[in-house]
Formats: sequence, structure tokens, C-alpha cells
Amino acid sequence: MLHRCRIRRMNIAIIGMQSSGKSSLFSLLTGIEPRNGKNGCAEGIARVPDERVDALSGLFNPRKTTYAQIGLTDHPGYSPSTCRSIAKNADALLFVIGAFSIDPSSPAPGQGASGSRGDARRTVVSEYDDLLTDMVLGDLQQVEGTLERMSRARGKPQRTGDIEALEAVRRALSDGTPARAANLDPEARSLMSSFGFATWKPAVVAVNLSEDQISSGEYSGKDDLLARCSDIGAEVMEFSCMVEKEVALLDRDEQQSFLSAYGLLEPGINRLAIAAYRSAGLISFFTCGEDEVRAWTVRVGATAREAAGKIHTDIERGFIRAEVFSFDDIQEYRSVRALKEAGKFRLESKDYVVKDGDVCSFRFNV
Ligand SMILES: Nc1nc2c(ncn2[C@@H]2O[C@H](COP(=O)(O)OP(=O)(O)O)[C@@H](O)[C@H]2O)c(=O)[nH]1
Ligand SMILES: [Mg+2]
Repeated sequence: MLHRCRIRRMNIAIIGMQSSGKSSLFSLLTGIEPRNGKNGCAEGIARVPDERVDALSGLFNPRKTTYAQIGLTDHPGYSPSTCRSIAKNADALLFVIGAFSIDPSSPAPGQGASGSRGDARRTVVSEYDDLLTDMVLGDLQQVEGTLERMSRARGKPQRTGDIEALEAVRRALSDGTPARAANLDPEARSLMSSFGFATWKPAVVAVNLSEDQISSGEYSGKDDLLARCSDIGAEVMEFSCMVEKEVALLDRDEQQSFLSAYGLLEPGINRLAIAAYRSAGLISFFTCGEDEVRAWTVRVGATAREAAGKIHTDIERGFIRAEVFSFDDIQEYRSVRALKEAGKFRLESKDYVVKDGDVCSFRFNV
């Protein structure tokens, strides 16, 4: 008998200026309207599209097909408390930049309608920098508080590694760069990852374009934004809420021709979900059977035993071995039997590091 257990879902925070398109994007990704819950945030679940799941489902013909999921939180505003909540709860950040409402030829809104803080020269880069600066300041406050507590606790044994790493983080933040950009060795990095700095989290910058901008692939400030994000290691994705809203209303065949009119291959929503998932350091492994073909989420570097624990803590506890083959091999050989004959079916022990696209089943004993 297996006991129930709950595994925390990976959570991605959507942040941005007012009217940049956060709630529209939230609805597109989750299929629900944002309903304000705790701290005025809306929470929902998005499916991570994965062609491999579709292909496995075609091969195994299961009764049920389940995609990987990510939790999304739509943060309506931005304040120091938002920053703390993001730091605590999010695994990755999705910055939404409202490029669609930035018109370089006319003075920027200021009249309040766009809520862009009335900056007379609002650009995509300034919009991103304003968001980042707030977060950097929030983290700076935290790191300074922590260092102060540590110095007050002088005399008690301290881990000097902690202090040095925190000082390096403070320097990075004082320079206006994310904590993640601090120059740290691997040991210090792993120490710092448990402090939960908001700017430690991986980030994807989603640029919300107008229909004209997405057609031409051009918008004001593009090169500057790409350079800025490349400097601090944030991935940039361009999409258009307007186009995506129209796409969502079409059936699959119509979607293709509609998208190609904009020079696009697939819905931007798919690319965004995948980018957020990947940037959070997540990979998928699959389980396949008559009942269900399912994608499961683990962090890069997870072992077979940890992966088993995603399915059930009892399987993790009673782990004996994993039977593993790769998605590419089953694509090639088309059946488990053919794949076994070709010697592509492996038995792995608990310390095996699971790879993206592995198909696993676990032998266990409780
Ligand atoms: N023209 C245009 N309007 C958009 C786009 N994305 C969002 N909007 C509009 O901007 C307003 C604010 O969008 P919303 O998603 O609520 O922004 P939020 O404040 O960031 O949550 C709504 O009226 C949207 O319809 C877009 O790509 N193009
Ligand atoms: Mg909103």
C-alpha cells in the first residue's frame, strides 16, 4: 500500500509593470482568469507543451496522457513584500515588458494610463531596469541584515565561507547586478542558493510586442535590451499577447496558417512555457504504460532515486533499481522489445543521474 505524499510543484513568478500584459499572459498560459488570492496574487497551473509526450502517447496508446506542469503566480504590483514573497516561493522569474505600448515617436504616457511610473523616456530597457533595481534593493536589504546579525553574533563560531560569499553577493548587488552574477566558486554558489535571494533566481524576459512589432521583428530598444539581458544572463523571449489571444481561439490547423502569416512556427505561449521551465533548471523524464504516459519534473542533476521520489516517497524509500531507455531510442526502435534486442534497455542504480528525455520505470520494495 502506498502512502499519500505531496510534492511541491515548481513555481514561476510573473512580474512586470502595470499593463505590461502580465494577467493576459497568465490567462493564456493557465487557461483561467486571474483571481486574486493571497497578497492580491493569482495562482494557476500551466501545462508544459512537449512533443515527446505526444510521440510517446502515440506509441503506447495510454488511457491518459499527462504533461509536466508549472505553477504560475501573477503578481499584480510590485513592493518590497512582493520581493520577499518571490524570493521565498518562486523557482524562476518571468519578467513581462510591455513593448507594445512604447512608441518612440511620441512622448511616453506619463498621463498614468499605462502605469509606467510617468518616466518621460520610457524604453524597454528602462522598464526592465526599474523592475530589476527594485529586486536588487530588496536583496541588498536582506544581505545587509544577515551580515549585521552575523557580526553581532561574533564570538560564536561562524562559517567564514558564508560571510565571504555574502560579501561577494553584497558587492554584486551594490553594482546593480543580480545576486546570481556574483563571482563565486561552486561551493559558495551552493551555499548562497539556500538564502533565497530574489535576484538569485533564473529569469526569462518576455517582451510583449504589438502585432506590427512581431511581424517586423523590430521594436525600439531591442538591441539594448538583448545586450543588457545577455550581460546578466537572462533569456529573452518575444511574443505578442494580442496575437496569442487570437491563436488561442483557433483550432490546430487554423493556428498554423495564422502563425505563419506572422512568420512564426508555433504559439509563443508554448515557447514561453518551455523557456521558463528550462531556465528554472528543470528537465523531464517520462513514465509510459497502458494506463498513462506522463512527464515528470526534476531538477538537472537529480538521481534515479530522487526521480522515483517525485512519483512517490515509498518508491524512493524502497528503491531497488531503475529500468531506463531514452526517448530517442524508443523513437527509433518503436517498441520496448525491439529496443531491448538492440541492447538499449538499461538497468540503473539509485545514483544514476537522470537525463532529460529518459523513460523510466522503478522497481521497489516497501
Ligand atoms: N494592444 C495591446 N494591448 C495589450 C497587449 N497585452 C495586453 N494588452 C492590454 O493591456 C491592458 C493590461 O493588460 P493586463 O494583462 O491586464 O496587464 P497587467 O496589468 O500587466 O496584468 C489590457 O487592456 C490588455 O488588453 C498587447 O500585446 N497589445
Ligand atoms: Mg494584472
